[in-house]
Amino acid sequence: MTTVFIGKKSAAAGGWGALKSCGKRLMQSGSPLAGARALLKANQPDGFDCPGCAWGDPEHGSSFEFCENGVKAVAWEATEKRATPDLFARHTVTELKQQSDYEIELNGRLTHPLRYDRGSDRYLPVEWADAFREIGAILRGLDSPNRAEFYTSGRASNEAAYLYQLFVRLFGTNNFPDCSNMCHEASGVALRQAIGVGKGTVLLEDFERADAVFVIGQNPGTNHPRMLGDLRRAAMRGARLAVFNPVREKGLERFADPQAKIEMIRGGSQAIASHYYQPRLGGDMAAVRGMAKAVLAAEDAAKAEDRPAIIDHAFLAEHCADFDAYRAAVDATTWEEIEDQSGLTRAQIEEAAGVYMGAERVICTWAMGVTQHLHSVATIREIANFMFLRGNIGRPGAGLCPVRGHSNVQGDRTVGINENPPAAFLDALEARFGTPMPREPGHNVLAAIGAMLDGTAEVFVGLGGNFARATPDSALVAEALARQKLTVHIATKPNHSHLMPGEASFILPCLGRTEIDRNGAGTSQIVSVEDSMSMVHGSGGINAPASPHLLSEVAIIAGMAEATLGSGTVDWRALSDDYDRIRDLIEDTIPGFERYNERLRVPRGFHLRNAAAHREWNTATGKATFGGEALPAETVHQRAARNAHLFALQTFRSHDQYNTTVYGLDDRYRGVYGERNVVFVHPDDLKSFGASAGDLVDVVGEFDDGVERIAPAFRFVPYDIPRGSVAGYYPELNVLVPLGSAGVESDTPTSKSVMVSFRRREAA
Ligand SMILES: Nc1nc2c(c(=O)[nH]1)N[C@H]1C(S)=C(S)[C@@H](COP(=O)(O)OP(=O)(O)OC[C@H]3O[C@@H](n4cnc5c(=O)[nH]c(N)nc54)[C@H](O)[C@@H]3O)O[C@H]1N2
Ligand SMILES: Nc1nc2c(c(=O)[nH]1)N[C@H]1C(S)=C(S)[C@@H](COP(=O)(O)OP(=O)(O)OC[C@H]3O[C@@H](n4cnc5c(=O)[nH]c(N)nc54)[C@H](O)[C@@H]3O)O[C@H]1N2
Ligand SMILES: [Mo]
Repeated sequence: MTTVFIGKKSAAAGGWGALKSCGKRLMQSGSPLAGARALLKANQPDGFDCPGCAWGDPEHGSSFEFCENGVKAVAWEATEKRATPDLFARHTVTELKQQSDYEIELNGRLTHPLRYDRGSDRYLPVEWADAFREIGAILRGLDSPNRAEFYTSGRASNEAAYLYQLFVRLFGTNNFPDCSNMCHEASGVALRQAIGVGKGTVLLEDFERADAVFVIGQNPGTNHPRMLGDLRRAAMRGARLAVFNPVREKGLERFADPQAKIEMIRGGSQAIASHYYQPRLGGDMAAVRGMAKAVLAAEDAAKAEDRPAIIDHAFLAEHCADFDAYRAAVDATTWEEIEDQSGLTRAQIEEAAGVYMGAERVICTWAMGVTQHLHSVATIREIANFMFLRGNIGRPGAGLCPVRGHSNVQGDRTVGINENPPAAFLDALEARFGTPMPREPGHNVLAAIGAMLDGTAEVFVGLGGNFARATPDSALVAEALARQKLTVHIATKPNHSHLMPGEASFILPCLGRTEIDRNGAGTSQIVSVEDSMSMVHGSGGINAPASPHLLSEVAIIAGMAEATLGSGTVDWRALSDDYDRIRDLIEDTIPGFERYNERLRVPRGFHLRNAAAHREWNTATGKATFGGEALPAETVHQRAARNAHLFALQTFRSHDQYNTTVYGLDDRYRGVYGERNVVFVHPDDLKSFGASAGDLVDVVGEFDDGVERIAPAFRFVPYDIPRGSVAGYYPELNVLVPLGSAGVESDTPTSKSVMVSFRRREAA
């Protein structure tokens, strides 16, 4: 038995630990100068958009906003290590498969386009023109365009994503599985129903005015460190921060802002969260319903005693639909149900409701802890219901804020990466290009995997990302990729998805965000992205390309499109030579992008108007619409609680990873070092299992489809987490997430509610 990997937790998030970690990261990248120079240009008006996350940028930021996440993302891309043809000559694909996710990307940046050679089981260099020709020929040879799947990861720029969707729709399909299907899909679905727009309604400056911020199911200390700065400033002004998270996350407790010297010396500001609640996994809808119940009870009491109203009657009357049905649903929900499902006491929930009622302006933020459950859409509707009660939407300092993940995942959706696009968008494309667009909805991620497995799909194209490792049931998805006639990966670094070649397979290496993108005439080009606050801004790289053979994502898409469709309808080369022309097309076909090229070049860019933020409701009722759903009959935690050997597992991120990209093996804030195969568990659960910290177990999936799912050799880490709930890292635990378990209405894999048991192993 060993426990050496469990060490001291960092005292506070941010602070010296972050600085030290960053220095190390830059040095390891082998290119400290390129890295450091790049950092000074991240999220600046004349620099590139940081690939780290989708949090907004300050209005008047004149110096680099320090962010550990950003440093890692930039250093990761600016590395001097290269995955050259030599690497692929030395190793067969079968050999490379033995490398871990961490090791495989450590090989560095891809330098040449590669084609898989089945005879030698190796990737060999190929000319760009030959690659495009062969890809085009295979695509044209399919008996239906619906036999191809076109995946997008959320780093693609607006320009690349728009060109990609144009190519694919002119080819004839809406098969656009994208990372959003695994991420904030539920937020989009729920918000469209509730407020008529699938995006958040707040701006960064609203955080300067809010009296209370509710942070639900999110770990900004690791995943959105710059948000922590905004939360800290709010806390310092006296705003209250109520956190709902089953796990006590360091970053939300105490935070030393590297921007604030005094705090760095003292080792952390006062607590960021004024109120920290630890619900059971999947218990948030019950917790929010409970708060709403408390608010309505307070309203009744105020009315009876002739005191001022608690709820915003004017807002409800003028702007809302279906309040009565909602009130009935709340009345029908008992405190027993609420306490059992949330795991919080009525007193705790009433206290949290007090924070809400005591605040004139409230913002609610959330991320994967809310969106990756079975009943995520209903939970987000409940968050909206709760915020409507006191009119906390569409006024300064208040609103709904789903915090997006990938730096341009929101923009990709805006410009058409959508398997079920609005008819108006297709109409606009038809009008602009004079060609019919496919009207049949396409495949999302789960449907695409199904089609790839059952033979309906024969081609997989990935615009970035790591499809095989990001998706559930890893073994099945590996098989799905290997069954394809053609797999194409547009990528910056090698990853495991590339090592599951179809009959023909290409790795097409592209420029990253930090690199200068020059067209044939030598003119450098910029791209654009949209952040979580719907700000669209330009991004231009500053580093020399990792290899002279790289093409931009736009140029690669244009090359494939030309080889597949010819240049009759669209002059692909002209577009790839001048991205302004792509932006003109976006302006012509998507509302909100008027004078795109001009406004993009203004420092900080421009804001895409959000109707709901102006209290205009493009919903079915024409109003902000309450949802009146009952609580789920049973959460994964409740099911597990009824059986002594079952546990509800969530798969989250360590501090040293970016999704499937593993930067290192430490999780500093959680005190785990040099080890990723761990399971966080309540000490009493550990005891009742007769186990101790560091004991080795197999984690066994307990989904009811008869499939055996095992994640072998994981170590227990005792942690402050509710009994019955456990946690571990993605992507390692994706072998346990069943393809058959998906969110109601969102179809998002339920990565945060996986039923598991543990099986003892002899210590290694
Ligand atoms: N450094 C870094 N930055 C990133 C990423 C990264 O991998 N690394 N990924 C990017 C992407 S794509 C995304 S989507 C975001 C992800 O950002 P997050 O959503 O913060 O990511 P997770 O690590 O999945 O963390 C989920 C949090 O929700 C909590 N949680 C889990 N289940 C529940 C629940 O049932 N209820 C509640 N209340 N809480 C719960 C977990 O304990 C954890 O704190 O970050 C983006 N930024
Ligand atoms: N169990 C579990 N599964 C999850 C999640 C979870 O919390 N738990 N989270 C889900 C979420 S929120 C998301 S967003 C998905 C993420 O799914 P993906 O977006 O598919 O995965 P990433 O790990 O972000 O992709 C990393 C790869 O992107 C490529 N890349 C990096 N930068 C660039 C670039 O600039 N251009 C191009 N073309 N390629 C680039 C590199 O080759 C790198 O290997 O995973 C989902 N899967
Ligand atoms: Mo995400």
